[in-house]
Amino acid sequence: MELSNIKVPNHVAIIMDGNGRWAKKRFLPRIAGHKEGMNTVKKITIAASDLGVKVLTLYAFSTENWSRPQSEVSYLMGLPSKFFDTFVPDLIKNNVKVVVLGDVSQLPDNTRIAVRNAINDTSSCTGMILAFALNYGARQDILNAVNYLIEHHQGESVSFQELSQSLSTGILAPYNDPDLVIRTSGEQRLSNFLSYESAYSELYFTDTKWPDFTAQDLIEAFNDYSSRQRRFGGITEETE
Ligand code: V0D
Repeated sequence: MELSNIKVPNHVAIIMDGNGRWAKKRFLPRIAGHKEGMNTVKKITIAASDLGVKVLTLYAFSTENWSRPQSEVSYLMGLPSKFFDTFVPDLIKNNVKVVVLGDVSQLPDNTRIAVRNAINDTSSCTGMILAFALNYGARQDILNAVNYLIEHHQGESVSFQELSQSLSTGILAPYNDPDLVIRTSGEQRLSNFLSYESAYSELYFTDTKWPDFTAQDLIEAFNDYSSRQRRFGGITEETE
């Protein structure tokens, strides 16, 4: 595999799909897939940081996921505290800063506290930003930004810069927009994930289920990304 010409995207966003299917294939309960998926989050976080990624955004829980069986939702809500109990020292060692996108106020107390602790414990890290989209939906996020802007602009028009900065991804500046969006496990949709920010993103789909996704698979996605010509609607010397 070609490694020398690899272009590492600054902002990588991942829809971590296929945890349930991974478990089903092994005759395991869905939560076993989520647990293994959490271990994949740890491996891919370190791999992305080592490769020089600036922002890694992970879609952990959508505003639609509340409709899953209550037992599954409550297991998922325990994952952030499991994650941080075992992983915060590694995050700090790797200089990774945790942030969250989405409405954390609706999460159970213990989940909110775990998330808040992780954000606080890593707040002085200056390396890669690890952004968890938690109870996040792109349309909701855009609506929140619109309402915020209406309140603060009193009839004045708004610029793209101000709109970008008012989305929850404003905290990722200057890397608000993902360069590459990866979705695992075969589906080829964005599913209400960063739809405004991914207007010009390269999209990469793989059949690999999230618990099986490895650092090598991440490099393969980066190689594919490197081979594409990004034009942002314009033309380049090569395509002209
Ligand atoms: C399950 C695969 C880490 C996707 C990965 C609450 C579904 C493992 C977190 C996490 C989940 C979230 C916030 C945070 C720290 C860690 C996580 C959820 C699900 C939903 F600050 N993995 N993970 N959160 N899964």
